[in-house]
Amino acid sequence: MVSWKGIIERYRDFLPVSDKTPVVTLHEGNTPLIPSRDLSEEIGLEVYLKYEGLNPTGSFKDRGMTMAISKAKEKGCTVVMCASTGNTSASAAAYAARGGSMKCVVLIPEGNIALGKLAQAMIHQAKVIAVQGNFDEALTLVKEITRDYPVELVNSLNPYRIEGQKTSAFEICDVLEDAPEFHAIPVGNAGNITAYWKGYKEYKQRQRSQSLPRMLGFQAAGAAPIVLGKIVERPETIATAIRIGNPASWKAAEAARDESSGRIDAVTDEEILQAYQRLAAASGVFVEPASAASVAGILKLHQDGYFKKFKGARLVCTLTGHGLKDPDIAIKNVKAPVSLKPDIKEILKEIGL
Ligand code: AN7
Repeated sequence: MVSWKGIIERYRDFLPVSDKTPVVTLHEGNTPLIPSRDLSEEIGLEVYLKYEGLNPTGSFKDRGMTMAISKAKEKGCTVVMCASTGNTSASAAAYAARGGSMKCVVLIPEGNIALGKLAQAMIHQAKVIAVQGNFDEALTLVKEITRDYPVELVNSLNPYRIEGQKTSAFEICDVLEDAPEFHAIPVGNAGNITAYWKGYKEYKQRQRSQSLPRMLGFQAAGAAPIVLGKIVERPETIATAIRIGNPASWKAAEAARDESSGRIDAVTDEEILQAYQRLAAASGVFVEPASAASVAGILKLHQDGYFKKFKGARLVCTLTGHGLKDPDIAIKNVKAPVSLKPDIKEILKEIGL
């Protein structure tokens, strides 16, 4: 058996790397594509979950970061920087540590990043700066600094990030032996929907697949600039990962939607939380709230009758990040455990035995 060595080794022919590129990898990618019986039965399609929370730092960002950090190292950069709602910073910090002799600086919106992500950025020794503002303001600062100083930008404006992230579409086609009919995905800064669409198109062009999916993107209702067609100055949602009011890849996301005859819609926080709980309870898959936006979205489209003509078609939902990233949200949405004395009678009574 050949062991998995990460997305650059696996998909080298599709990526802008050469023999001289020092590959910085944590063996990301090769994530499971899990059929969901629960969702398939309800919607009447074959629904698969692409569980990107199982990447090394717990999110899809690792696919892009192995590329961005490897290319930064190839160029001889010693400082990398990003703005982040959390996952990008966790991934950048880990890959910079892995790269060796690389400093990582991250700007995060103060008070609006999940605990697990903050812990990751810090334990990997990034310089973490909490900005008294939102993600969009932090990104503006990072763009200015990386333009004027010898610091490499590793947000998804960095084209190598998109290149790495497109490999998830390749993996899906490899498993299904073609593209699915639909691909659902949460949208924040809009890099990932851009990357998947690029991946699907390239695989078809190189005759590794025969068809293209319709891309279905979902934003949180309080942070839905693409749906509204205007910048949201004060984005708000419990899905802090996608609390973004002015996405960097706005135009590319619209192109993915329009070229694929897909949709970009909004889902409310309540719908996100329902899908979040349902995934954990009925599919055994624990994701962070932003990831559940894709499932909330397809349930909503199903209720609107959108899939009626497509019975039995294949739909893949990207679940972007692991549930352990945001333990506070999980705890807030369940009943607290019952506290009992270490007495067998009391415990049996509580269990109902
Ligand atoms: C779990 O980490 O923007 O539309 O700074 O962490 O490609 O931005 C995170 C985004 C979806 C949205 N799900 O992806 C960041 C950041 C999770 C995320 C998205 C993010 P994009």
